[in-house]
Amino acid sequence: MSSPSETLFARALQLIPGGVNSPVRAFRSVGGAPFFTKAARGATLITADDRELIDFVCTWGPAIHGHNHPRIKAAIAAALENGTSFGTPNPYEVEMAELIVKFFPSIQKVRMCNSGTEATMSAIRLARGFTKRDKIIKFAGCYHGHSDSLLIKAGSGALTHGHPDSAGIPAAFAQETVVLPYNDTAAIDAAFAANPGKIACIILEPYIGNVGFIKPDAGYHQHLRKACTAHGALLIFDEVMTGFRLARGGVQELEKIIPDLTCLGKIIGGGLPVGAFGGRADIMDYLAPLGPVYQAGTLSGNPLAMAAGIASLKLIDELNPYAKLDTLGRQVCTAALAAAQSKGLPLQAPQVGSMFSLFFTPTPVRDYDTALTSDAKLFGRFFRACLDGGVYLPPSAYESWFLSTAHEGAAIDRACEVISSAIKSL
Ligand code: KE4
Repeated sequence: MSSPSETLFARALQLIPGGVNSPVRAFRSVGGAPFFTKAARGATLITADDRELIDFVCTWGPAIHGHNHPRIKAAIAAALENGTSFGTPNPYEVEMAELIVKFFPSIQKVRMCNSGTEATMSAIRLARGFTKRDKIIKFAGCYHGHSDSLLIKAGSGALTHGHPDSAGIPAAFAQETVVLPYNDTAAIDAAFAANPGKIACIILEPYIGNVGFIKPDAGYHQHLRKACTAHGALLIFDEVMTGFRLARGGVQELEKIIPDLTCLGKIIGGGLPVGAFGGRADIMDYLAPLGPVYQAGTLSGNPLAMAAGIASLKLIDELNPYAKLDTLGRQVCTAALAAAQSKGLPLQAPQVGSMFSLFFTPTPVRDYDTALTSDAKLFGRFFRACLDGGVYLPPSAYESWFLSTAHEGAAIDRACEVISSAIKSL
């Protein structure tokens, strides 16, 4: 007798490629078939098979306050009373813009859109239009969504499923993207020297979450900032994942760096579709209807997504949850490292706040190549042992884990037990 998830997956496979609407949700790299979720609340997912799982994916970042937080739910319900979409400016958009500018001093003006992909795609186009240059620099393993310029040596699902360089991107297009190793300052200097006056921007995940979790070397961001300023290129921080996740002002607050443009998403939508990009007013004013760079979206600034995001950001402002999230993240990594040590199993567990990941390798992970030394097969066995114990991890060795304020207490203690015993079972 098939389970409800198995029945749903069989139906999905008939009509949806791979049975999923986003490749990273498929369990192909960890084995088995994905479960279907019918409800989510706090730190848990309730599956179609009536299993309760402690969730370390948090819908890939947005659920920093836990799933279905009453304040966010109420905000959506109140907005819904007045309709779902107007196609005109609405008051929520102004409040959201004011909150983003309040949290991110580097953002003088901001444009809302509907996904992180749209945010980074638009920021790249804006950088090219503003500088009148075509080439961009990205870093191996960084994932910035699935626009053509950026699906080159990409992380996340592209790496997980073995296509970091997606098919379907014209060579003429791909050659405008210069891919460099992360944490390599000499490579930056060489790229600018080899492309004088041609590089529009550098875009990066300031802390990488899409190859697993990777932090920059001390001074790396400062080097990027100086190089961009010296060569007339724009520095773009893709904080779709890290924005509001690691600090109210994202990594740029932690690292005291001022990028020229910042991309946001995930948390600012409170779980509804959202993206945003913003930065220096003189650059943002190149956007239509003021300037020559076109960018648009039917549902950009959608009242429901804005209401949910405003509630999420206001909760952040009230709770300032970062010390608590860091304690919880540290608790998980400490438990995992202790279990690995008791078995003599090499393990790296980089962590900042509520972003962390486990790499089964003796090699300290600092870029794409060292991340690939992690034993992905062993991660698959670890993933399934955790799932059997009621803990849901990202179904890929190349993703950051996330947790929420709702994990505090019984959920985190139970999860640490399951993760420890899963490591000991390897
Ligand atoms: P979306 O288009 O998926 O909203 O955002 C793209 C994006 C841009 N920048 C960063 C740093 C991101 O992490 C993402 C998306 N993150 C993945 C998880 N690694 C989304 C999950 C998925 O693809 O289903």
